[in-house]
Amino acid sequence: MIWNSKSECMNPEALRSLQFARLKNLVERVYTNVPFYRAKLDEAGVSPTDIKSLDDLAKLPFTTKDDLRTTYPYGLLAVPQCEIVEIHMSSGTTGTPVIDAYTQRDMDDWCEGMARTLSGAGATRNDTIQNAYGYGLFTGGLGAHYGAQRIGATIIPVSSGNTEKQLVLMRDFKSTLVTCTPSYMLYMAERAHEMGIDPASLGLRAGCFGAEPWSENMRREIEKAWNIKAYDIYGLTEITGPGVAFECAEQDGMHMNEDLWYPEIIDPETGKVLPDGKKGELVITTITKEGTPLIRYRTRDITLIMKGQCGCGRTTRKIHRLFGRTDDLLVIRGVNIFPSQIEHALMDIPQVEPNYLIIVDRSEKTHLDNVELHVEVNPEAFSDETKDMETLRNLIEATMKSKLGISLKVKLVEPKSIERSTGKAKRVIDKRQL
Ligand code: DLL
Repeated sequence: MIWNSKSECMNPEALRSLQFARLKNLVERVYTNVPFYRAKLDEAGVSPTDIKSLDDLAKLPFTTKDDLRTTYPYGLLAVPQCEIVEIHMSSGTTGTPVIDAYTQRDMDDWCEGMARTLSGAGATRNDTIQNAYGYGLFTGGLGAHYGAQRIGATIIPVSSGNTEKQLVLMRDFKSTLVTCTPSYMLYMAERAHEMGIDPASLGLRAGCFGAEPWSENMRREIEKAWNIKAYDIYGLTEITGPGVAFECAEQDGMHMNEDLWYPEIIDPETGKVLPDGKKGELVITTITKEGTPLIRYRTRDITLIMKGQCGCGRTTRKIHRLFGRTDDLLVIRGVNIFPSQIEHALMDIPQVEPNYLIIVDRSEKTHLDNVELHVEVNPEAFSDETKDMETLRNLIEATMKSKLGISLKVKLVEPKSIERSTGKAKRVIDKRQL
C-alpha cells in the first residue's frame, strides 16, 4: 500500500528540485528568525544566497545534540510561540531534555510521515492498530496514534506496559497490527506463553517496530513467535519522531520521507559527505519544518543510503537498517564494538534467548576493560548439569572471540531473569569512569 504515490513515487529529478526549493526557503527562514542560526551561519561565512543547489547544503554547519541542549527550551524556535500547537521531548542519557516544537503544519507532516509508515506495513482503514508505544512526551505513542488516525484505522491507544491487558485486547478486538518496541513485542510473546496463549493464534498480521536497535535475527524471532510480518521503522524526537523512514513490503531498508526530511551520510570523523552506498553517520535537514527546524542535524546513528530502486515502486531513497550509534560504540581494549554486533552473534546460537546485558568495567589493578555478558538460556536448553552449561558457556565465549575479536566473560543466567522493559530495552551497563 503506497499512501501518497504523488510524493513517494516522484520522478527523482522533480524530487531533487522540490528538495532544493524547500532547502532554500528553510535557510532563509532560519537566518531571519533564529538568532542561533544567524550567528552560526555568519560564523561559517555562509549566507542564504550562497545556496544555489542541493550540493551547497554541504557548506552549511552541522547542528548537534549539544546545540539543542544549550538552547533548551525554546532557543531554536523559528516562529512566534503562539504558532506552536504541541511539544515533545526525550530525556536522553545526560538529563537535559531535547525538545521538538510543532506548528499545525509540522503536525500535518508528522501525520503524513506516519501514515506512509503504517501503509508501508500494509495498514489500511480496515485495520485495528494496537498502539503499545508509550504515550506522552515520547514521540512513539502519539506519533503512531496520529498516523493511524490519518489512515482511518481503528486505534487501540493502550500505551506501553500492562502486558496481560495487551493480550486480552488483541484477542477481544482482533487487533491486526501492533506498534511497539521490538523488545516489548518479544516480551509480550513470552508472557502470552506463560498465560497459556499461543501468540501466533491471536491473528495479528503485522507490526511496526523501532525506537531501539534490533537485528535481522530478532525480526525473525518476532515473525515466528507471532506469525506476523515485522517492519522496521525509524525516527527521532529532534526530527519530529517516528515516520522519518520506514520499511515497505520488501523489508529491505527503510524509505526516507526525503521530501520532508533530507538525508546525508557523513564520515563522523571528518564531517565529509559520503556517496550513497557508504556507511557513516546519518545527518538530517528538516526541509519543511516550521517550529524547530534543524539544519544538518547529526543523528549519531550509523547507516548508509542504499543504491538502486526499490521493487515496491517508491522512488524515495532507502537507508539501511541501523548499524549502531557513534556514541553507543563500546571501545573495549581498543576494539570498537556495537552492542548490535554482540546481539547478532548471539542470535546464531539456538540455545540462548535474545535477552542479554553487557556489563563493562575496568580493572583497578590492570586498568584493562572487562566485559561480562549476561545471556539468558532458553528454557529447553537450560540444565542443572554444570557440565552442559559449561559447554554452552565455552561455545558462546568462542563465538564472541571469533566474530568480534575480543575475549569476554559469559555468565549464563536463568530464563526470564534479565529485566524486561515495556519501552526501550537497556542492553549496556558501562561502569567505567571514562
Ligand atoms: O525513538 C522515535 C521513534 C518512536 C522511532 C517509535 C521509531 C518508533 P527518540 O526517543 O528520540 O525517538 O530516540 C531516537 O532511537 O536516534 C536511534 O538511535 C534509535 N532508533 C529509533 N528507531 C530505530 C530503529 C524515537 N528502527 C533514537 N532501529 C534514534 C534502531 C532506532 N534504532
